[in-house]
Amino acid sequence: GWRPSTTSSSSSIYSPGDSNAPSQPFVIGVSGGTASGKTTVCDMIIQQLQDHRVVLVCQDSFYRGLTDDESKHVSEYNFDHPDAFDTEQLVECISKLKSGQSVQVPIYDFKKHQRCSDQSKQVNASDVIILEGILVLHEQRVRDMMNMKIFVDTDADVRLARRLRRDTLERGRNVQSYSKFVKPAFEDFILPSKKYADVIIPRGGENEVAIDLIVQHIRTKLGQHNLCKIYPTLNVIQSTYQI
Ligand code: UZR
Ligand code: MG
Repeated sequence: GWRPSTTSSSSSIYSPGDSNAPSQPFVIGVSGGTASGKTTVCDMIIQQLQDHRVVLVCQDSFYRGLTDDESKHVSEYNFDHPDAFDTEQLVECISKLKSGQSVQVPIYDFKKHQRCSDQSKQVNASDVIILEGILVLHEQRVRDMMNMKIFVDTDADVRLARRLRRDTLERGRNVQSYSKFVKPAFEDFILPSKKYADVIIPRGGENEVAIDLIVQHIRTKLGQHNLCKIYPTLNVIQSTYQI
């Protein structure tokens, strides 16, 4: 039961195993090659979970800005290598969200290959955290924070076609980088991380059955573990303190 804590204000008011203790948010990792439909899959999950608090964190936001020297040789820079991301900062961000704190997520400019240093996006703690990106399943520390790992598996030709269109229209990139960096990095780092996935979605966002099954699973988990209690409504807070 609950007792007022007089010794330390930072110690937990819950004893271990207390069923009233708030659970951690449900963290979902969504990986897959470039232009596989990761963002679409995440959007569909969020759409179907409108009665829960869901936040999306993109690994892209944690791209390191290029140094002056790297900027001079952009065509030599490998944006698809794990080192292109500040994984330390990503881990810190997800840990904070898991512990119920809100975070400031950097904003990355794909055309300038720089962070918008004067801006950031506040992400508030939630019941469900979706972490999306090409290499979110690559590092064990990141995987270990996830409750569910998804790999979006879309045909390489389909991805290339989409990628070429998007790259030229939205990201101001050229085609050469695809065969030089994007495809090799897919084979070296992204595809090998598929084995860590709990669920593999063929055809990405077109696969409504897979999305439905995933959403059902999340709903079951949210119900089972009382995850919604993390950010309790006033009623729940009161009943928690009445024990
Ligand atoms: P998604 N990327 C850029 O085009 N510009 C940048 O400044 C940073 C990254 C690309 C990157 C990668 N590759 O394949 C892709 N290149 O963004 C990942 N070249 O994003 O998962 O949305 O495709
Ligand atoms: Mg994307």
